[in-house]
Amino acid sequence: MGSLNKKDHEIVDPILGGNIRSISRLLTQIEHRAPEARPLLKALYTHTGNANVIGVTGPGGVGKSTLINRLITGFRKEKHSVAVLAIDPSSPFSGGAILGDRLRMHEHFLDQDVYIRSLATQGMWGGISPALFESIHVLDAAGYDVILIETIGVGQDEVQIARLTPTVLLVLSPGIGDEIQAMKAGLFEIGDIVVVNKGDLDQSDSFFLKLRVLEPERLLMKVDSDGGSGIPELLNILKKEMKTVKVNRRKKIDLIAEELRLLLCESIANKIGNIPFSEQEIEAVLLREKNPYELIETRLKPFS
Ligand SMILES: Nc1nc2c(ncn2[C@@H]2O[C@H](COP(=O)(O)OP(=O)(O)O)[C@@H](O)[C@H]2O)c(=O)[nH]1
Ligand SMILES: [Mg+2]
Repeated sequence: MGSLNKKDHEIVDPILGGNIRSISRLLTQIEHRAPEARPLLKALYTHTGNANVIGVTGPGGVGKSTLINRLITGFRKEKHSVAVLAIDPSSPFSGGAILGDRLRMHEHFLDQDVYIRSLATQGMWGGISPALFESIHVLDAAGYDVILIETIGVGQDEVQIARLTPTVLLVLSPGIGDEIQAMKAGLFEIGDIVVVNKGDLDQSDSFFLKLRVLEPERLLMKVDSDGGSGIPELLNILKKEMKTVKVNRRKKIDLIAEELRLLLCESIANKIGNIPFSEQEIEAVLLREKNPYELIETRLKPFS
């Protein structure tokens, strides 16, 4: 951390110590893509790589947040600290206590070892912003044992989230309108574990069997996040999966590659994406002496 000035140390040290206020402040800077975050992230990076990061994804309303509340309880029973990033601010966490201003609640009333935060989606290149990786790094460096990432959506979003976290829970529930379409789209590929939630509903058995036939090889679990049945089994599977992932070099390499790609795209866009073209150049396009593609190719020449 040699390159940090005293002021930066005053920010980094409390983050390493798990100070929620400092963590929140940096996450906000990251979300706003504030340049001040960069030296802090550099300093924090050496302290990362210990957290178990789990993506929880699936269509809206299937019960992802309810399930996450259950998982938090399960991990807390084992004394693991847990952070949650919800990339769907429209969907509040059910389960009462975590509604509303989650941050404030956590600082003052709730378990200090649980941190929950919403993150606005702002990915420019295929849905995922480098902000997401960076937020995970901060929580990782802050010492959270488990980091859960909730994302909503069917299609692109899930495919993207699969490249952001080493372990992905794909949550589905009977009676979702998109279910058939989702199956066709090869959605299952992204879930290391496919969870059929709302196992208490009558249709859940037939839904589960349908999936079993469609995806005989896949790890399928049925749970009821409202009542809690199936949750201990899911936690056990997750714990095993977390151990496997820890030694999965290929997965780690792929994740870092994806992070680098996103960072590079963002950096290039920031560096040269906003340099205006001269009036002369623009006029050449106006007069059809040149086309926009030529102008862009000229500008990109140093990079090709
Ligand atoms: N019957 C039943 N309802 C559930 C279950 N899990 C969640 N729900 C309900 O489904 C609705 C959506 O849940 P939520 O967790 O917000 O879904 P999300 O949009 O995927 O995060 C809420 O009304 C939950 O109470 C379950 O296991 N069984
Ligand atoms: Mg939700």
